[in-house]
Amino acid sequence: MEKAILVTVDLGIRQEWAAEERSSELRELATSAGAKVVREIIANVKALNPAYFIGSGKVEEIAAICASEGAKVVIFNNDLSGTQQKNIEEIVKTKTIDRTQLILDIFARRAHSNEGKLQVELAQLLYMMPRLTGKGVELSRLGGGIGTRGPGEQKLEVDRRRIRSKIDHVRHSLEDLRKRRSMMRKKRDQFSLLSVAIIGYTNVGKSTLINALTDSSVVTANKLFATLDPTVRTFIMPNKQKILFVDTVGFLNELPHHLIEAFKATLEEVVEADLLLHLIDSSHPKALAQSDAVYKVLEEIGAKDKTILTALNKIDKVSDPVVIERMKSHFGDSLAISALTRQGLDELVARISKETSRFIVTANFVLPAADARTLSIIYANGLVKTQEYRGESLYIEAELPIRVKESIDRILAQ
Ligand SMILES: Nc1nc2c(ncn2[C@@H]2O[C@H](COP(=O)(O)OP(=O)(O)OP(=O)(O)O)[C@@H](O)[C@H]2O)c(=O)[nH]1
Ligand SMILES: [Mg+2]
Repeated sequence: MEKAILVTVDLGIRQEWAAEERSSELRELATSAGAKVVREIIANVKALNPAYFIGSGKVEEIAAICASEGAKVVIFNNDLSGTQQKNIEEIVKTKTIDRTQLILDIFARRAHSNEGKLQVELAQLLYMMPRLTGKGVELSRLGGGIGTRGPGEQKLEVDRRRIRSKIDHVRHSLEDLRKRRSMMRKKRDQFSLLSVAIIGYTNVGKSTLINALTDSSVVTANKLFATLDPTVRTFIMPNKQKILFVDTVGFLNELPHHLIEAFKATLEEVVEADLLLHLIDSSHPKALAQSDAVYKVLEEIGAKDKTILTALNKIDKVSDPVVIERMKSHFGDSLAISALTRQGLDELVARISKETSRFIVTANFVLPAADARTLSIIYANGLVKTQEYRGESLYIEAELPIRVKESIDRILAQ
């Protein structure tokens, strides 16, 4: 494991996340990237320094700590410019990266699908682009380890022009994938089940919940950003209606903007869902601030006006009932659950069922008796109540999503 030193700047301004809290989240990120944090430094500075970010004196102190701890990487909790990064590295004589690079590194490790890999590559290229001024950053970090998994490493002759054309190329490939996906979604939406996207801050238990509800085995881990690619699972509600649960990438406070841009396609799953289930880790000291961060991302991706159901997870870890009561009153209409012990899951399912029932109608169709295709669409997407052949026609009554009913009406009218 790579030994890491973390540096968080405290400018002495009151912020929603105090320096210690930001440092503690950076520690979780670094640990998720496989580092062993040997020291967390909070640097109290009055003003930021354009050349060294925190002033060269402070950097000298860090250099000494680095040497005594044998650290292999220094991770700054803020974005550094190319010049700052290079200047700091010269003094500390140790690889120095910033928070965004660390997050990009975690994403690069977790990306498995073709689309996920392209999305990460795009975010990395966008991050690099403005840092290519002059001699700026050394892109060919051959040492390996955290913060070195860049798209630049194999393509050493990196210059602006090459990066720009690479960006164009990746954007193009992503656009192709996005089109294909949107076509698939259109097809799917026309005749498809209602979908509930489970959203929330990273590590709140989204994948654990989808597993508990649908008996599946999405990877869960006490790590930030364990899930990157959206996973869809079918679920049969007590009233026999089928719905889809979508598990997707977690959110983070100050998620690098490039990542949001690059992950647009993945985040579309959230935008397109019928209902959002916002999961909160009620045992986390920053639960409320995490929830605020989630709402910020929702706003950025244009999903904040969707119907959102809030569930307070991990209540098995909270011993003081007052904490839960306080959160319940803060979030208004919310449910307390534990995805781990399954406490409260029946109530949650009942609520989801109630919320989604708004999108479901009872419809009566008269199909030509030989129309097996439409019949199978009805069976796949709805709940058939009665079915009766009268002569050459099939009379059928079914409960199904409104948009499926409308699509079938259109087919039958043709
Ligand atoms: N005690 C307790 N732990 C839980 C509960 N739900 C999830 N966890 C734990 O929380 C950690 C994160 O769970 P995940 O399901 O991977 O979280 P996630 O929201 O999918 O995280 P990302 O995919 O990284 O965004 C794991 O160690 C889970 O075992 C719960 O209700 N109670
Ligand atoms: Mg997950």
